[in-house]
Amino acid sequence: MRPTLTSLLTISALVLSTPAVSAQPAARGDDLPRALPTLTVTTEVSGLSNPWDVQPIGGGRLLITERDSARLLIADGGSLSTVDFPSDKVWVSGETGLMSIALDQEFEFNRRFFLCQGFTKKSGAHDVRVGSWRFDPAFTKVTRSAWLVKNMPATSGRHGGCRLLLTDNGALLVGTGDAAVGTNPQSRTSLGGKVLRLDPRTAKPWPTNPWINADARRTRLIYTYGHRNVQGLAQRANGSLWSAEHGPDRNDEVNRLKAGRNFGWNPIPGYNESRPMTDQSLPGKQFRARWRSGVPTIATSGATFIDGVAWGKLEGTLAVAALAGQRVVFMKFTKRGKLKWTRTPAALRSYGRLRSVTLLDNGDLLVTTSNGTNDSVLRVSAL
Ligand SMILES: [Ca+2]
Ligand SMILES: [Ca+2]
Repeated sequence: MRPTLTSLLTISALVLSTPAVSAQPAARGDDLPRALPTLTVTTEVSGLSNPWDVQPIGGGRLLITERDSARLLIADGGSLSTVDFPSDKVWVSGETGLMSIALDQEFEFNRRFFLCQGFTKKSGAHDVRVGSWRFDPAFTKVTRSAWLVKNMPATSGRHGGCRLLLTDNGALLVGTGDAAVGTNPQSRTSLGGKVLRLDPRTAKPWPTNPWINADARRTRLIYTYGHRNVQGLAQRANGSLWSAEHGPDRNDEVNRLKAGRNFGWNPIPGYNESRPMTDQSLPGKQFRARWRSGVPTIATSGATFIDGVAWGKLEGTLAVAALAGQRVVFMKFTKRGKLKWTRTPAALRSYGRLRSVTLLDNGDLLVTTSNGTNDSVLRVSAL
């Protein structure tokens, strides 16, 4: 984590090797011939079971969700405590349970945050929903102030989403899954297979959403559609918004989001997964992925853009965690968003399935593992 004698020697070696680097062909623009960093991976928290998301809540503490236990946890140094939270009200099934966390922009002052979870309604039916919650001053207990979005579709728990991202203008994005129902992604009256956008202070659809004047609230909430199972959402330094999602047996995708875009998943009739991830034969324009896995899939999950000079050549890349692929893929895009190259550092290929990536203010990257038992939150530092 902090510079050690060994890492200082590494830095010296890099400085000494500068003449060799400058002998490389001249680079253009922002693509200076910087080195790949040395990545140091330490275990921040261990003994977890399928942690889904992690966010820093100040004072070195981390807020963690566990999907299947539906526990909300705080890691503080070496100790782990369970927050008083109604875990028994979370519907847990398959890929659905307690999932993503986003912190309010004013979290430091109002202790407010947002959670995505499975839920059992009074009727016994299930949905996936997003709640707004608030910590007590002692950070031992949370209280729900509102449900922001309800009725995201749920069937067996398969393809339940659900990723949250608070963007720099204060909008909350919600990446949803298609719930393995073929008609959901192209339907403008289903919240499944979408990225939704709303104001988390009021629960109202964001005023510049593409169908903001539609009759149905669920239509007004839609930002983009035609997704299969959005597991990652990220905002680039230039403000652009990106998603990562799972393909069936081929073509996981990273997409560049813009209001009203159709990303082309339409697995009908029934739930026909032989359909293309981006079906251009649909009416209108379907937007191609900016990166796709081809065959086999690696189950791309959480994603975040990397910031900080210590990351060298990886600065500005999109870091995408992979479940089945058991790695983090760093994707370099041009300013215009075209893929240039990808890197998968060996240092991140020995921890099994990886779910979420969270960049800290100091430039360290947190990564959650998703192996079911003895899972961890890892801290990745670049040197
Ligand atoms: Ca697509
Ligand atoms: Ca078309």
